[in-house]
Amino acid sequence: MQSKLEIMGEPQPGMPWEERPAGCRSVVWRYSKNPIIGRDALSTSNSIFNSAVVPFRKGEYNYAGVFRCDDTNRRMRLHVGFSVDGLKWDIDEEDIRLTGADPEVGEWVYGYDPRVAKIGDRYYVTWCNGYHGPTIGVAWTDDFATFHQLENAFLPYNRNGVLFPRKINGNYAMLSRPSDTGHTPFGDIFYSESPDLTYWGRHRHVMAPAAFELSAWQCMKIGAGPVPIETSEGWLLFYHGVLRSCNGYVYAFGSALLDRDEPWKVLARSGPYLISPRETYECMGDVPNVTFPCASLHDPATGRVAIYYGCADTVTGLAFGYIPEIIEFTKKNSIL
Ligand code: BMA
Repeated sequence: MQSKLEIMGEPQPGMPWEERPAGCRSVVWRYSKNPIIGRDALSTSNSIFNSAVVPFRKGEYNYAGVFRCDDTNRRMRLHVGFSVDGLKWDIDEEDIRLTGADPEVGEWVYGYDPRVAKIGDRYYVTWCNGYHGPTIGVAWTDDFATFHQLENAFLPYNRNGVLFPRKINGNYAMLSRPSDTGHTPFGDIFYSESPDLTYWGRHRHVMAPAAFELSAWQCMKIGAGPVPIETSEGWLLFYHGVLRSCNGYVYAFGSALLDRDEPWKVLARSGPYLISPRETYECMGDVPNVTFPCASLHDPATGRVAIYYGCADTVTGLAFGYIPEIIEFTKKNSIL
C-alpha cells in the first residue's frame, strides 16, 4: 500500500476553482471563462500575460501579483495587481519602482516573465531583467508597494529564474535556464544555491529538452514555470517546453517531480503535455501558439491547483487540476 500523499503549503479553501467539465478526459482543464485578464486591462497596455500571483493579506485583498504588462510602445514592464477572488484583478496603471539596488544594477532596462515566491515573511520576485542582455533580477517585498532590489542572480544570458519556496539544505535554491540574447533555440533547466541571495553557486543540471521521438512538445528547449509545490513524493514542477514547427515555436507545458533534498534529481517527467495551445486565445495573439505558466495557487487539503498561464503573449488564462492526479499522471507517463 502506498502511503497517503502529503501536500505542503498554507490552506487556500477560497482559491479560484472550477470542477473538471463533464466529458473532459485530460488531467488539467481550462477555466470556462478564460481569458481572465484581457490585453487592454490598463489604459497603456498592449498585452498582459506570463504573470505571477500569490495569496496575500487574507480578508483585505486575498491575492496579489506581479504582472507582465507590455505597453503600447511594446516596452516590457512589471505592474502590481490585487484581487479578492484571484480572477478579477485590479492592476496598477503605474509600473513597479524598484529601490535599494546598487545603481549599476538598478537602472531599469526591461523586465518580463515574473515569478513570486513566498519565503518566510517575504515575497521574492524574480524576473527576466535587462542588464547587457537578459538575466535574472531579484527583489523582495512585504507589502507589494516597495520592492527592494537585490543583485542579479546570474551573468547574462539567463531566463526563467524560479525560486523554491524554502531553503533547501540551508541555502536558497533557484531553477534557471541559461540562454542567449535572442529567441534562444536551445535550453536546459539548471539548479543553483545561495546562502544570501547574492552569491549563487553549486550549479547542477536538472533537465535537458526531451528526445523528439519521445516527447516532441519539449524537444527544443524547456524552462521552469511556477514556484515548485512541495509534496511527500517530491517537488511538483510545471515547466514549459518548446517545439519548432514549420510556422515557428509552439509553447506547451507539462509536469515533473524533483527530489525533495536534491532537486536537480528528476524522479519523473511527463511525456504527454498538460496544456498545449488549442483555444483561439492561445493560438491567436501577438505570438501565436504559446501557453506559458508562471504561477499557481494550491490548497493542500483538497489537492486543488490553479495554474496561471500566459496565452499567445497577449492575455492571461487559468487552468485547474488535482495535484494527486497530476503526480500519478507524471509518474505513469514518465519518459525517464
Ligand atoms: C520567450 C519569452 C516569453 C514568451 C515566449 C514566446 O522567449 O520571451 O516571454 O512568452 O518567448 O514568445
